Amino acid sequence: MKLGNQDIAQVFFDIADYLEMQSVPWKPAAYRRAAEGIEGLSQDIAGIYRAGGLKALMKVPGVGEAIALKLEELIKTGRLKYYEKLKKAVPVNLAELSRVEGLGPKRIYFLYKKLGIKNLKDLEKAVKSRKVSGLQGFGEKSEEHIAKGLNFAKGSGKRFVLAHASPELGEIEKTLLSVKGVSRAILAGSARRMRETIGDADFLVLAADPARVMDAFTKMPDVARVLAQGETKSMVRLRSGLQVDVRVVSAPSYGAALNYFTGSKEHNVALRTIAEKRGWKLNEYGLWKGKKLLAGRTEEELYQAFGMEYVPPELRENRGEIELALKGQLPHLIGYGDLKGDLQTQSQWTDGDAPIEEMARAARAAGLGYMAVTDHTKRLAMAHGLDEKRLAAQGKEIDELNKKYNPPAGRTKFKILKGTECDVLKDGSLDLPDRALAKLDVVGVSVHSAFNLPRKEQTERIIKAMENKNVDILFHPTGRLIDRRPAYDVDMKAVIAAAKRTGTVLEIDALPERADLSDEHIRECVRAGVKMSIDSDAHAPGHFAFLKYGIAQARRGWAGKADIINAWPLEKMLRFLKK
Ligand code: DGT
Ligand code: CA
Ligand code: CA
Ligand code: ZN
Repeated sequence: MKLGNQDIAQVFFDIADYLEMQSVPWKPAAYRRAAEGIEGLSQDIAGIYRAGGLKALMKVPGVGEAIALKLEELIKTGRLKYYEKLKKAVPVNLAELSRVEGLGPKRIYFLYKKLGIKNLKDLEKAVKSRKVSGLQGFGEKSEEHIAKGLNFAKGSGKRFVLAHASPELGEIEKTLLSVKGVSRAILAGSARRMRETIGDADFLVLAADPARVMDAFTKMPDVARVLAQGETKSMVRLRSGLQVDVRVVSAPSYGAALNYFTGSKEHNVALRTIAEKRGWKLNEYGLWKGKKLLAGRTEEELYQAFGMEYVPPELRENRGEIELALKGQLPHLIGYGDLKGDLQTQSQWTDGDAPIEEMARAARAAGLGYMAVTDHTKRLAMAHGLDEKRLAAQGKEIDELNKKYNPPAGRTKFKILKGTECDVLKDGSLDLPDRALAKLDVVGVSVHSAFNLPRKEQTERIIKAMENKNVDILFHPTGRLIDRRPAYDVDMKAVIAAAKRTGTVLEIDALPERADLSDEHIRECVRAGVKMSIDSDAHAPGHFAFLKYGIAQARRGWAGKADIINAWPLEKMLRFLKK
């Protein structure tokens, strides 16, 4: 079977967890770095191996010879003996259990050894019968905490993070387009609307010979089960668990079908209601007046027939876009090429995978003109967070790099900004002294601890940090991790009001698991006139590719260029932060 980058990365993340269970030093971190390196690749790793062999694998960030050999085995055979041995020794469902917040590898191992807990079901039983709180190191508090995390973990895992499914979906698109007689293959549904997660993937295809398409689609190597195979429609489940639907449609109704299957359902229903009021009919074959086809070939034509502006897919949620499109008053959304810089990146100084120079090169290659280095601060000892002294040393390195890239007389080619991702301590004070923060270009603050504070305290703590006059941006404002952890309990209305009052920027963190702010919060910021940034939160050079999903999120929150400070030229952005 063919493994995608995400599957392969997962194997190495799992190996890291198994080794951590056995308290093996160093190695877990090395496997995690390799996994992150693989995750961040923009190319298929099997393809890299085919083209350049072991040597090419060793160029992947974080991959040395030992790991490259394991990669080779995985790519060639679809299996890894070393991994299977580790799994057999501790037969727990890591994917399930590690979704429970507060359960790391060590605790999972402990629970397995003491209570034989292998999966969520076992864990639930043990929590219900209060067996966990009796264990050494697990008080009643942590049992309660686990019970909460358990409920969250049970309800999730059914949807797929779009960014993670995207390479797999790209492959399917290629397969479909390679079928003889296929002129178009397009991903519709929630993926086209760029939702954070998708329930399933919906492809539409224009083809001369539908049977060929059905055949090629259901025979793809990634297919685990064919759920349905018809003349023009088939459904499969991939090995990853993702369900994919393919429909062949005809050219005269391509636009209507695309519109219908892009959704959302709510947007469709609202459009159909308008059609009915006018005595028309709208379905996936077209817009009809009696037997006469008013529009159907393209979506543009369809919206035009309604007398509406074209509605970008990201807006199609029936949240007011239809009314505005009818009046020709849709907002001007930020475009996918509009970002000029990135205001949150991590380097090898802390938990990033690459030196600053390499990150800068990748940012430049991604089309950016500036990038802030915002490494963690000392409270995050695990990430080797910076203290004042190391921060100053890092500043020197950044000065050198800027000199190297920007000859004194020449035009600025790429600017590296000095920044921090400073930890907000439990009482709202910051992990670095004001005099250190005052020297930086970009001061970001984030919450990485005390997630369980009561709402009032959590909100006050965050607002207190925002009130520090050195603070520019609140990073990943709600702390949620899709599928793993809900947002901490915080009053976002109050945070947005405080952002307005203090001139603090709120971040749209583009890391796919974070996608934080949410579209709804972005919309509230736009309404309140609170400025935002779209940051990759890159920990590896490949992560700049995630910016696209941050932009999508901003578009779904109705944000324009004026709302996003890193869509502005460097000078203007810095002037704004200095204010
Ligand atoms: P998902 O898959 O849960 O992330 O969300 P979608 O939006 O992709 O939903 P899905 O896959 O069930 O259906 C794809 C599109 O087909 C959906 O966005 C709109 C359209 N559709 C599905 N069911 C209905 C329906 O009952 N009425 C209307 N008007 N449209 C529907
Ligand atoms: Ca879907
Ligand atoms: Ca579907
Ligand atoms: Zn980090």
